[in-house]
Amino acid sequence: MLRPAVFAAFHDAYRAVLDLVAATPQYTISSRGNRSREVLNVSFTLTDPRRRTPALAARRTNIVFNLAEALWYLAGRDDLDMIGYYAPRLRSLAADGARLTGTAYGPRLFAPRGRSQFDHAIQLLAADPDSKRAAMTIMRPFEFTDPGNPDVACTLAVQFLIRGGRLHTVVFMRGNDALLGLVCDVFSFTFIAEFAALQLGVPLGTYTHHVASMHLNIPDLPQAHAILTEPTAPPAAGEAMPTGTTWRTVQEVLRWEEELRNNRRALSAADTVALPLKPYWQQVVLLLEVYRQITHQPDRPVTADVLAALTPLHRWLVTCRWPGHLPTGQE
Ligand code: 5HM
Repeated sequence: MLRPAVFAAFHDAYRAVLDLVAATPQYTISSRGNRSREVLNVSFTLTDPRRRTPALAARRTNIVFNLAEALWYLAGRDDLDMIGYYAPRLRSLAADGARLTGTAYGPRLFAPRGRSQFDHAIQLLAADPDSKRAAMTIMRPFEFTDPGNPDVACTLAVQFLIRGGRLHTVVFMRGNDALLGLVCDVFSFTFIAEFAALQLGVPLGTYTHHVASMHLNIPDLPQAHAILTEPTAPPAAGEAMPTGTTWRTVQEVLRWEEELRNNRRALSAADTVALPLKPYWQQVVLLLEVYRQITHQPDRPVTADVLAALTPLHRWLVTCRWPGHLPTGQE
């Protein structure tokens, strides 16, 4: 097999990767205090990158974090103020207590706005659609030389190619945590791919993920087993990011993200429908509102109208992740 395994939905690729690493590891390694099972050179292609979220109760995917991380990247940010609110565990990775170095892909891909690697890649493909050069590097030379650095980028590069009139995305990683990181990385990069396709005005193509060290930490084996034995079906078609999505759209969503994160505003389902955003982006804001309620009003259940306004997949993901925060009768 010279080419990666092909899946439609990430749900199935995720389970195949977990099965491979859990059941038939090549190596057991111990690096920086983590013992893991490992397989080298794992790759897969997704033909429908919009089906980016696995529907697995045992995984308890945090859809709010996934969206927030993708937005944090697009915003070109590296601060814990934003991402630490959605994932407090990331605070331990910030050597200075305020900023992430390796995990923050945003400054490397999206800053400065107008002259970023991403902007140049889009301009290059607009001028030369058959180009093989639209590759954006993330890990930097010498990034690993400080042994005390807790946060070295795991992604080496992202490449866009237009072939057959569609935008294909290829991601190269030096290492990937098969249980946790893989879900977040595939979510963010497929989201960025879809945004890129809209900026270029070409349909979304495939997403390919290449990983040198795919590994599963030994303490995560029971959860991997639960995921692999859960009887499930992949979620149906993922909703498309709407045409007309631009940097202004992202800015508007980020404005709401900040308001909700800082608990300066609260939204009802009716308020959200009135926002100057398409329903797809209203869903994103609604999920941020769900998380505002869970974080800032932990003793109250999430309001029933907001929960009811989520898409069935989003509602299911919220229900699995935060069962203690649901209105009576919906637990
Ligand atoms: O020792 P090392 O720097 O490789 O530890 C970081 C680990 O975080 C990676 O090996 C990988 O398991 C995980 N990781 C990931 O899966 C980290 C990042 C942040 O760049 C990521 N995906 N995006």
